[in-house]
Amino acid sequence: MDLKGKRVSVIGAGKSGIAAAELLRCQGATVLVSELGRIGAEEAERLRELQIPFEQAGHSERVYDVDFCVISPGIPPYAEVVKTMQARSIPLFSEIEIASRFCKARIVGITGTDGKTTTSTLIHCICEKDGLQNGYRAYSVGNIGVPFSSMVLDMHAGDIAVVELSSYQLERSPTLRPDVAVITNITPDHLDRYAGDLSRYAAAKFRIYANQGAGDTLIYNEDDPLLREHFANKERFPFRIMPFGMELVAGGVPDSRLVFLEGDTLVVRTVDGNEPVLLTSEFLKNSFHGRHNISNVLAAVAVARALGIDNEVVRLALSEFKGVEHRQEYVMTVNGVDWVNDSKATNINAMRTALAAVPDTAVLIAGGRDKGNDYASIAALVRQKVSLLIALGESQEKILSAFKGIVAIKAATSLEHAVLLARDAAKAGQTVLFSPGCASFDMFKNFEDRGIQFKECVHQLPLW
Ligand code: UMA
Repeated sequence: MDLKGKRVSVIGAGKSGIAAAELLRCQGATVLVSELGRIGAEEAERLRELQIPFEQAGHSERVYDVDFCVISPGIPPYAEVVKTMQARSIPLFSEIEIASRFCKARIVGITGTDGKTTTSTLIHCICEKDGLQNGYRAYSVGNIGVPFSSMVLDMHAGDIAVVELSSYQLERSPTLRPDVAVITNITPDHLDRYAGDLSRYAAAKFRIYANQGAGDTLIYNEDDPLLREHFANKERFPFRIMPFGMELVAGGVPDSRLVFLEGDTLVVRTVDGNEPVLLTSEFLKNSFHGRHNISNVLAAVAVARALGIDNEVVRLALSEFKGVEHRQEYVMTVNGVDWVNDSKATNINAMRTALAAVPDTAVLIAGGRDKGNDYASIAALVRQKVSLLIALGESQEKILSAFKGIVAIKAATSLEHAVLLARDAAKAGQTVLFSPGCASFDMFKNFEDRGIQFKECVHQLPLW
């Protein structure tokens, strides 16, 4: 991609906008950053240092006087600025597309509704360990929170970029070609962005393999009905397909499944027969528990296999794995009550997974910015697992009416208030689960900020 002399506008001055602007500038483009809201002091300082002009509090005509535009992932296709770009036939790219054009490393791309952060982190841990022995570096970038563009110029041939990819990031990435692509699952999420249409959301996810070809591998979760159906006819895809799965199927493990669970053992099917890799007891522990995590580990093992990483390295990396911050993160135990931070749960499915993993019953703190959630779909699980539901944030009213008559509910006025209510209600043996099932932007900067504030509230509790 020759950027010399090219004029580019970058829309949005969040993490990805700033990183893309820096990469574009460094490659010789003339860049303008434009933000609808206010640009943070730190971000503005960075742009000044790089001598990148910027505007805030709205997009001026200047953003359209360019060769192409880089759009931040959080900006939906129906935003005014996107519609105008399209009406004027200005090419629009994602930050991921720009980074991938400069990427010399092998790319492992991970997408899916849930589990992608944990799976990406697992893959990164395995590759990092393997890299130490074999002289390459592994990077963890993308939706996970570190923009791909911010690291790509550090990467060399032979390195591995483990890139977590949201559907938003896949939307305008026409040439992205992961060497190995993983789809963890597809269930309703972000439907506000996709006009309530699951197939449009799935189509965005399937863009992960759109440019894959001979020599590339696509790994998918065969326990997911939508994925199972989509990949039923494997011959129609011009790349290697490696399904994994853990659910039992009548008649035993299907031949198609290359990575699977046999009793408590993770097994890889090879041309020479079945190869046991490790036992679930070698990686499941307090800070990394739940059946869904076996699925995430199967995905990571499949990637290791696709990359030719030795089983011993996989076993070591997985046995040292301690889980991911904000994802069913164990905070502390007080008076026999476990406190768990699951701030990363921004949809109903993630909340369902976290609730299912609670050993006994829970006091559940939930709510935030609703993304078109169908709460009725988890009513039965909430009735079975939750002794008190504490509703918080913008979706409080919707939650109160959805669960009325199903479970005891209280409304909290703040996160601190929710934590105090939970402390008063929880009994020894129970879990206080903070699993919002909603986006964080109604009250917090992002889900990390929300999780950190939750943990602070818990640590500062007058507990006795
Ligand atoms: N904006 C405009 N014009 C508009 C509309 C919005 O300028 O018309 C501005 C907004 O005010 C905002 C910026 O554009 O300042 C949009 O930024 P962004 O929301 O894309 O956020 P970034 O800081 O760039 O973070 C993004 C991802 N955010 C989203 O996709 C919403 C981060 O994923 C990701 O970690 C980061 O890039 C680095 O790659 C977060 C996320 O919530 C974790 N992802 C969703 C999820 O996981 O469910 C998809």
